Amino acid sequence: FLAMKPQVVFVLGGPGAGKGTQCAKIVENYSYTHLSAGDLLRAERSRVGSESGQLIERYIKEGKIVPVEITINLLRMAMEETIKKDQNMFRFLIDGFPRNQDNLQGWDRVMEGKADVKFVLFFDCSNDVCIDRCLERGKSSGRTDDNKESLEKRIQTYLQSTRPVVEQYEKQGKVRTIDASRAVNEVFADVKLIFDREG
Ligand code: UP5
Ligand code: MG
Repeated sequence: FLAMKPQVVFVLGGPGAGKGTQCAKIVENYSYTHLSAGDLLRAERSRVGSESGQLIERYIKEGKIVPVEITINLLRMAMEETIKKDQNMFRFLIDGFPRNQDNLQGWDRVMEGKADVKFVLFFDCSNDVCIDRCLERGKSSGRTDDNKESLEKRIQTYLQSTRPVVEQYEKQGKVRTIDASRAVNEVFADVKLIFDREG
């Protein structure tokens, strides 16, 4: 990496909690680049010549978490490209990562000392609201995991694997929790309070 050490905010929350929606609003208002791990994986899945396309599709449909070697490479390359283009763009929202212990270890292995994790933005939302939002979106999203079967698995994975990651960061005082079950603008008002203070 170049002059500035990347400053990272991890954005976590259940499927459909509103991570992507809120990240889009953050980048309109603050000097951050939004990197959605899920979006990067979906792009890699569709890339001609990708060696991991089929594996990624299988994992996403099953609501399972892709081996970290794949995800961390995509994240690292996206960060490097962003900074190479503009040295002032060294602040990143990493959306939907780290989701499990494998992700955490992979991050530490590759990024320890090379990037600072400022805090974890946690969008807290009930499973029912999460499911309703994804099913609604599924009518037009074309996502292969916005259906009842995949969603049950995504929620399971979230509860079993991702919540413990949030709890781990909680113990380090790094989690900023936001009630994400409210309307988009109400949620964003709380997000703003956090970014005005420590973004
Ligand atoms: N919506 C948003 N906010 C709303 C609000 N306040 N009120 C009412 N509606 C609201 O929002 C979801 C839907 O809800 C949208 O229609 C939106 O308009 C509406 P969105 O902002 O897209 O929520 P988000 O939390 O981003 O939901 P997403 O479905 O993207 O979350 P997931 O965490 O499930 O999906 P992601 O893309 O991160 O991961 C997908 C899969 O990729 C994973 O299941 C996994 O298989 C794989 N993956 C990995 O393996 N490793 C990774 O590191 C990341 C992903
Ligand atoms: Mg998303």
